[in-house]
Amino acid sequence: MKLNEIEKISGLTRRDFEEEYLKKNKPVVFTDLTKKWPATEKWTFEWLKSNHGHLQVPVYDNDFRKPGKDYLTPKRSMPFAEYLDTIQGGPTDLRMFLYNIFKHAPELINDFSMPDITDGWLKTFPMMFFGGQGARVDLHYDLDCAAIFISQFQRKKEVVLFAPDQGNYLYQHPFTVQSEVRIDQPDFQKHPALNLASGYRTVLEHGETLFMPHLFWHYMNYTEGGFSLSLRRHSLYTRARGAYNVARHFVVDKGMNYALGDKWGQIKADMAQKRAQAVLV
Ligand SMILES: O=C(O)CCC(=O)C(=O)O
Ligand SMILES: [Fe+2]
Repeated sequence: MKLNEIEKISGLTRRDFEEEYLKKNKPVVFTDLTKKWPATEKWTFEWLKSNHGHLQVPVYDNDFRKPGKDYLTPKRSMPFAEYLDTIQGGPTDLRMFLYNIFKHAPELINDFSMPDITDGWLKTFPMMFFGGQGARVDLHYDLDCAAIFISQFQRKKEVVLFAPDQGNYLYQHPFTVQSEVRIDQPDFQKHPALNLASGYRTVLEHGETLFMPHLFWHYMNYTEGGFSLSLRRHSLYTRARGAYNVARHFVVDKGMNYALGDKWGQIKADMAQKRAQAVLV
């Protein structure tokens, strides 16, 4: 497995971004896109706790994709202030996502804006992701196929990316957007094709923004507890492809998991092995 460091750049013009990165589906880290956002200074753990700490939020742990009855369901819910204390304090795999914080705290929307580095923004879908030190987001690509701009706040997150054409080396579970490999603990015996994969890596720091092209595989490791904001961008093509993926995922994967439980997990693993073997011979 080969990972190249993603370039970190400031002062990129709209034209250069669109020509060199957006059109070429090449990731890049902007070090200055959030400079004018109030959020960059304002969104500290303390400020969030005192202003929005009363919200009751769902939290997930590293097992949330484990096959069985708790597949893709939250571990529990807790007051946001308590959750923020937990991730600020020390190692914990608890993550918070799939919760529309902007619905419950709409004034947060005034603390950032859509960067003028490109257009096509999905203005209604900003999302926030929180995690404690040691939380990981296993390798997957996003169902909706949007290009994503991920801005990091408060501390650091390691990100590993692979272009869609690396999919055959990544042991994708059929009918899902999930890979079976563990980037943090690769098992080359079980997943020999992973040796052939070539991707990108970076450590995102406070105030930096990663451009992740559509359909890119991503793995995240919260090297320190913190959070990020993701903004999505669509073209006509990614919108249509995304609608198809979303339908397939919810109908097939959730239904089969419900019907077969652990057995469905095993079927997906077997199919992922067969696909990778096909590229090795
Ligand atoms: O940062 C995270 O916790 C997950 C991010 C992610 O998977 C995404 O933005 O699509
Ligand atoms: Fe994702």
